[in-house]
Amino acid sequence: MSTTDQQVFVLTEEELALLPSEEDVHFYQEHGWYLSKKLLSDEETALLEKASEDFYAGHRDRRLPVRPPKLAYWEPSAGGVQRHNDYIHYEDDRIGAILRKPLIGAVAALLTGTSSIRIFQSTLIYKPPAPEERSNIVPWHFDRHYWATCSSERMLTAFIPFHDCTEELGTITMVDGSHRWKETAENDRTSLHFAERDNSELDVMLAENAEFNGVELKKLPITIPRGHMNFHHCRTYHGSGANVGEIPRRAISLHLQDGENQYRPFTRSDGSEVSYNHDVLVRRTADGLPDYADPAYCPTTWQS
Ligand SMILES: O=C(O)CCC(=O)C(=O)O
Ligand SMILES: [Fe+2]
Repeated sequence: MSTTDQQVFVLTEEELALLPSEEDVHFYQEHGWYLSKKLLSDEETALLEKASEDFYAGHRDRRLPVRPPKLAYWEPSAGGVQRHNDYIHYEDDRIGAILRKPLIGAVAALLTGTSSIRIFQSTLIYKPPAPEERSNIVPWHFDRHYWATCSSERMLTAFIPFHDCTEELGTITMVDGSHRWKETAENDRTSLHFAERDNSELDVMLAENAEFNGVELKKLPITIPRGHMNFHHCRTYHGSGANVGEIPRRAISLHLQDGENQYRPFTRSDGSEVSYNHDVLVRRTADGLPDYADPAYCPTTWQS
C-alpha cells in the first residue's frame, strides 16, 4: 500500500488474484501484448455502456477549457461514422472512475516493470455495425508514433471493450512481436504520417517491415471476453477491421504512461515542432514545459 495526493493504492485479495503472473509478464515482453483476466465486473461494463450512451446524448461532467489542435471528438452531426472521443476520463466522471481503478494501473505496472502508472489519454470508441463503413477500419499503426513528445519507451495501452469482442465485431488485431522490430526508416517519413496513408499502402509497408526484420508477419485478432482487456506495448503494430456483426463495437482505448515519462521537445526532419494535445491543456513544470503528470489530465492510478 502507498499514497499520493491522499490517494490510497490498495488491492483486495480478489484483485490480487487477477494480476498477471510472471509467465504473463514474460509473454507481454516477448509478444508485445497481453490479454488480461476479468478486471471489470458485469456491473462496471454495463455502467460504461450506459454512461457512454448518456455522453453521446450530450451529458458532460466537465469540458476541456480549450480545444486542442488534433482533438478526436465525434458529435452527432458527424453521423454514422466510427466515433472517437478523446479525454473521456476527464469529461465523464462515471467512466473516469472506472478507468482510474488501481487494479488496471497495477496490471500495467507489472507488465511494464515500473512502480507507478498515470493515465496519458483515453478515447471512447464506437464502431457502428455497418460492414461497408470505411471509417471503421483502423489502419496499422503503433501508438508511440503519436507520442513523439513523450520521453518514455515503455508506455502502453489497454483496449477495453464493454462486451464480448470478436473478430466479427472488428476487434483489435495485434501484429505479434512487432514491438521488437527495427523500423525500416527510423524517422518521421514512416512514423508520423500514418493518418495520411491509405490502408493498402500500410499493408505493403507492414509486410516489408516484417521481411526487413526477417520474421513472419503474424496478425492476431484478439477475442476479448466481457470485462477482460487487451494491453499492448507502445511499439506493437495494431489495427482493426470492419464490424460485420449485429451490434456496435463499444470500447475505450486507455493509454497509460509510466511514472518516469515526461515531455521532451521533438522536431521533425522538416524543422517543424511536434506537439501533443496535452501541450495546450496541462500545467507547466518548473522548467516551463508541459507537465505530463498534471493530475487534472494525467492522474496517477497506481503506485507501489
Ligand atoms: O479501435 C481499435 O480497434 C484500435 C484502437 C487503438 O488503436 C488503440 O487502442 O490504440
Ligand atoms: Fe492505437
